[in-house]
Amino acid sequence: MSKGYVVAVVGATGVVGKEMIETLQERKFPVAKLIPLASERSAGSTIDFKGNTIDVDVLNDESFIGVDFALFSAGGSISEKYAPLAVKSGAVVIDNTSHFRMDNDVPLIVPEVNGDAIKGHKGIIANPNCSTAQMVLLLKPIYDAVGIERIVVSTYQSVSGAGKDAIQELESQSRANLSGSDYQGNVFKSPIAFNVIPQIDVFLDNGYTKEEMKMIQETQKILRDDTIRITATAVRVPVFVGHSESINIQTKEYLSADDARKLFEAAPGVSVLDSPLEQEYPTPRQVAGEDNVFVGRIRNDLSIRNGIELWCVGDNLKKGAALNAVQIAEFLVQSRVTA
Ligand code: NAP
Ligand code: 3JM
Repeated sequence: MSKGYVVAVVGATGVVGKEMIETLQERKFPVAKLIPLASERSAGSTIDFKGNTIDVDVLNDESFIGVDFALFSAGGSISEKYAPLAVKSGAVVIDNTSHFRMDNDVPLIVPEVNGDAIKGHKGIIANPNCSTAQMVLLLKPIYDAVGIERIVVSTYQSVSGAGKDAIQELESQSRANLSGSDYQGNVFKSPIAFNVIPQIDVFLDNGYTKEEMKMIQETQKILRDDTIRITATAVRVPVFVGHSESINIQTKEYLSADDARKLFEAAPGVSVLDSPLEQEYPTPRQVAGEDNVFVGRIRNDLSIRNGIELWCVGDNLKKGAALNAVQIAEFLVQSRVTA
């Protein structure tokens, strides 16, 4: 066995799990042994990791014996049942689902923004929702410089955020529609091909969807400030990879668009692509596959005194999910080494 950690990936056959395994490999995370876990549906399948073919195991109560890090992305109910078992077995869990995110005992981490909050974790560390993760990278430098009063965000989220079946649904429905036939999907209630759907996750009693409330609550938790007023509309669009967001930020003190641009240029994990005269701004087709979150269309809001308006695009499978999870693991390893 080579030097490093035993890493289990729960949901290894899903879009996020596969991206996690690729990210571990790409970033040379010290993996001594990889344990890919999925449901019975994947029994007999394999995945490739560092030139080796590894069998996918069916998740069970014994899966976490000897595991150092367990990365979960198989849905909230799987995390609810198995994350505590993994912790009992001595693993540190990095959970990609929403199940534990708002627990007081569970740090919710974007390393560039609040890595310090990881200290004193009790075995489970939560990864934020994809739309929250890319937004807080941009909010943090503004928050530190001039304070934030209120945020109005609308998202344009790609289908990969809803898993492998959703990707297949957009592809098959688009092909069918273009050749003149119907295609009844079962992931999205409305057709997703050539359409836009103003619903992600379920509706709550207050009229917001759960996805929108995740963005609101998670942002306040990560920035450690529940006085920031936030409203969100989350929308699914027929894009395969890459979430876009239109974000309006009302600041406490005035910030010019030029100064905002300078703050973003210095922010870790952020790339500025903002040359309106050359018609340069980020789009999902451009940003898919990139680690950084891209920002453009930075301007002062004409309708209020202290307002910044911007457009942000991130690869939802990378910073929105797998990359952030692996960065959390790296952060833990580095802080253990230097502790
Ligand atoms: P996906 O492509 O549908 O994959 C789901 C994965 O979960 C597959 O590996 C599947 O295994 C596995 N799974 C399902 N039921 C299982 C069970 N009973 N036991 C063991 N494994 C099971 O979905 P995805 O997009 O990768 O997302 C997975 C989860 O990650 C989501 O449900 C969500 O909670 C979380 N997520 C988080 C973010 C984020 O922003 N942090 C973004 C997207 C998703 P089989 O192939 O065997 O069915
Ligand atoms: C992204 O539990 C489930 O069925 C998964 C729902 C889901 C989530 C979630 O709530 O964990 C799908 C896609 C997320 C997320 O990151 O919040």
